[in-house]
Amino acid sequence: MASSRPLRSIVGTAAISMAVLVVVVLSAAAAMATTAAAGLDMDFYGNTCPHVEDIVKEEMVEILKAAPTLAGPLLRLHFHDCFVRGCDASVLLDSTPTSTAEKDATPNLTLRGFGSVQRVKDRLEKACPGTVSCADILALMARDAVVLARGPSWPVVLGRRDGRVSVANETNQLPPPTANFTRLVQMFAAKGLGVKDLVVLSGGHTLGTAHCNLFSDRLYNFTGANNLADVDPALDDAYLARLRSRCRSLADNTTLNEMDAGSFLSFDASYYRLVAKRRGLFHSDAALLTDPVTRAYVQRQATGLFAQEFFRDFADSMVKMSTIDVLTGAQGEIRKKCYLVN
Ligand code: HEM
Ligand SMILES: *[C@@H]1O[C@H](CO)[C@@H](O)[C@H](O)[C@H]1NC(C)=O
Ligand SMILES: *[C@@H]1O[C@H](CO)[C@@H](O)[C@H](O)[C@H]1NC(C)=O
Ligand SMILES: *[C@@H]1O[C@H](CO)[C@@H](O)[C@H](O)[C@H]1NC(C)=O
Ligand SMILES: *[C@@H]1O[C@H](CO)[C@@H](O)[C@H](O)[C@H]1NC(C)=O
Ligand SMILES: CC(=O)N[C@H]1CO[C@H](CO)[C@@H](O)[C@@H]1O
Repeated sequence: MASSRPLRSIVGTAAISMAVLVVVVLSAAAAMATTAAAGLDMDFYGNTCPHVEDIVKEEMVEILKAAPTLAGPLLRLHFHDCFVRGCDASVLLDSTPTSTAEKDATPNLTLRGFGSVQRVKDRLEKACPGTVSCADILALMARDAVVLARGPSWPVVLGRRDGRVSVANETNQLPPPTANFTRLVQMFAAKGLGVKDLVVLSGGHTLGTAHCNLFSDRLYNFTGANNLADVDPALDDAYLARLRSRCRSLADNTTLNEMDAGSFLSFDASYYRLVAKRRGLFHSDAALLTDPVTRAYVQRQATGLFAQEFFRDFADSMVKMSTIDVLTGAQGEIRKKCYLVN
């Protein structure tokens, strides 16, 4: 049978395999070139902690089984880590008598998930003492949180080292929820991220919840007049009414709201459907409609027909974000406890 197969088709198959091989080799080389520059490596713990990814994954399954709402906070922790001093786990350090840490600055008042990170760290310290950095753990946990919420996966290069410094006022490098488009672009650019990364990574708001006081200016005090007519005109009327019924006053800092209302535990493209309907929760979400490039992306994803494209884009942008200003080689240290320098 095989001998009756026309030669042309065999040659054709060989040519295709060659082409595929060349593409694979080229992209592997490209991946190595970028990661070599950062000093990170997919197989960094290959000899020293070969099961690191399995261990993190196993723990993440348990953590999210017990507390499914932690997927969002664990993704957000990695974002906050990477935007301040690079992905060096500085976000995890406690304040000391002489220095107030990032953790205790306003944008971090709402961070959650610290206990889960330490739980994973403790398990890894048993398996491979003094080996795996807290910064790498955060990067892996964020990836697994998204995967377990039925989102995309991406390769996490490893070898980040932990920083020894955490400074509260440096959290001013994190974009505030009140930021307009210009400001968002500036703040992302300062971290080497572009407009596409901005619109794609904002899609992280498909997971999780937000406290009323982080957007209630849009409901009650948008221009500072502080009366019931002082609302953000970029907010849909029906949504405004609904948010007001949940967030009763400007001062409410306890009530939580699903950011991607209706599917806040699953990673999907429905965030963009809400934003397109002027139902983004923050001013920063609504701001994506004020620029033609990001508006086009929001509207394309709002159709629901291109979710796989969003998944690929999100994976690509996370790969970029998770290597911002990393410490490698002899820099920093491998912390024993994620909340304390050694
Ligand atoms: C574009 C600029 C961004 C702004 C202004 C912003 C702002 C915020 C704010 C104010 C909250 C609410 C926190 C709370 O009340 O508990 C929040 C939550 C969240 N953010 Fe962002 N964010 C931005 C980008 C990102 C990025 C890049 C990611 C990840 C890729 C992300 C992931 C999340 C997640 C998952 C939550 C929910 C956390 C939870 O459930 O506790 N955000 N964000
Ligand atoms: C943060 O505070 C330190 C000292 O407390 C100061 O030297 C530094 O300029 C401040 N940085 C910013 C960005 O405000
Ligand atoms: C955007 O916000 C910045 C301050 O964060 C402000 O200086 C600027 O005027 C604002 N731009 C627009 C177009 O409103
Ligand atoms: C309303 O907004 C203005 C301007 O942003 C601010 O100064 C004022 O404190 C706000 N009012 C309340 C009650 O928070
Ligand atoms: C919430 O507001 C109350 C009263 O205004 C304040 O005492 C408390 O510290 C605030 N909590 C947080 C987490 O900001
Ligand atoms: C999670 C966390 O560490 N939150 C801290 C944020 O900062 C306040 C003080 O400003 C602390 O009380 C919280 O414990």
